[in-house]
Amino acid sequence: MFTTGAADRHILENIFSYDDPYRLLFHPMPPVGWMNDPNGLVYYNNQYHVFYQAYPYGTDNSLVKHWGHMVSDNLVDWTYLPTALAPDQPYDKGGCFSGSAIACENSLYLFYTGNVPENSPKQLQCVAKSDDGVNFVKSEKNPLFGPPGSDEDFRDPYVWQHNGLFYCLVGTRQGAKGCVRLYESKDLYNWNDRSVMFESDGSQGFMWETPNLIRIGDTDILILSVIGRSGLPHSTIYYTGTLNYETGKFVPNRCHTLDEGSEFYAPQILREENRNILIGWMDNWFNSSPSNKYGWACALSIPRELSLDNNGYLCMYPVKELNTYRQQVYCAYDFMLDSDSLNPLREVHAVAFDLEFEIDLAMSEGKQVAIGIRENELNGETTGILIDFDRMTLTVDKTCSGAGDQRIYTTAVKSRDISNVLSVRILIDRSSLEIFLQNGSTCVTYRIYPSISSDGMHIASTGKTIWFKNLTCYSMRRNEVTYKCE
Ligand code: DQQ
Repeated sequence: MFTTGAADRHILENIFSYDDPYRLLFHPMPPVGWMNDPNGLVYYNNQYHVFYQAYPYGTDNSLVKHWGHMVSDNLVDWTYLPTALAPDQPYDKGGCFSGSAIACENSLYLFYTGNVPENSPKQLQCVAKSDDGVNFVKSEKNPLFGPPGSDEDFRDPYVWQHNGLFYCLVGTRQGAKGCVRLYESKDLYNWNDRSVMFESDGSQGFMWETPNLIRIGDTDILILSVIGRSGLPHSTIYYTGTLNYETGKFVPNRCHTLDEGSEFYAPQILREENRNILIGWMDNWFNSSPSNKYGWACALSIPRELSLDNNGYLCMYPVKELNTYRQQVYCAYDFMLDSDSLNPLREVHAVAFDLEFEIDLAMSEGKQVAIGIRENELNGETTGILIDFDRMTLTVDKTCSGAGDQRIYTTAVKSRDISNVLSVRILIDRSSLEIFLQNGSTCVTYRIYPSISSDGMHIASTGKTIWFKNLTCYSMRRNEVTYKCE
């Protein structure tokens, strides 16, 4: 029998007592065991709450998901709280799957999917309530609602309030098309089926998971995790458009990939009054995790603030709170490089760093910038990043990255700024790589597992002159992590 108490005892007994080369310095990660989707992101009782899909008893993706819980004052330092939900009821005994949180009249409500694979339907939506943000009680009214038929896939409730009513999106499918259904409630407990809010035209995968909807300016943005699009097992996309609350229909405008990296999925949005922050699961279901041998697997992305740019692209950019974790090690401001230049980053030695610069495209005759990170001449490790601003492509080469996945990934860079400046920000933690181009309209997220001794880096032009502006490289200091799991 799984219980929150048993999970916490296990976590406390097994919490790492040693350091390992892959332990992240400034990203959210599990105290022990497996982590996947971020859940229930909310600002409540003056703190940021992040729940997450957890299986504390192992580093494999067991279905018997719990909701782990961590809180933060600044989105970088984290305190682990007791496990919020365990699969301890007949209607969720196969796993408390993903969902969202909403604060209402001083209470915090967690909406999640009770998963019982042997039942039909197997996935039903449930709620748990807390008055202190720590202890959660599942409702006696659970399960609250299920699919209209006996649909197999019906999960990941995303709840928000609009004009005095509560709305909930649920990810599902109609035959071979991903789809989201919209529900409406006056009291958070009784839900009416409003509509099939939006479905794939057939080109966007056969199952949509973890839907999110936010509004920026006068644009609604629907964010989806997609199974089976363009031959990809898992990817993330967003639609800009408008939700018509009268008809319950979402009218799309444009659709783009959210994060083009192979280790980013199931993102969720934390809505604040003046900003929207997105956190994604920083891994995937298929790669083996070299951190398994240290008792943990998978992590969450850096929290990213969302904005819409002038071209209509959704941009993600690391929250400003991260800047106070920078320790400046190198600063070169404006300079030029050609293929004969000395490596301007030769003095830098860091396993966790924040590198940013701009390229003046108008002044530059060269067409490609090559960056090597987490390098070590002795063991041959390097992770290559190639930005080609003629073709507008970004390539990440993991063939010599160290342990784990060793593929090469190329993606298109979304927009070319009219100012003819290409902005680049690269965040490296001990086992992760996140790249933000053009203020985050193009993002990629990967896991890499180099040796701890691989701490060098270089930047070069592969040909003619390239003009750099404001290049700055900071090593990053470690965040504070505390445990209040008892
Ligand atoms: N992960 C959860 C599901 C969700 C999927 C289970 C997405 O609720 O659909 O851990 O990664």
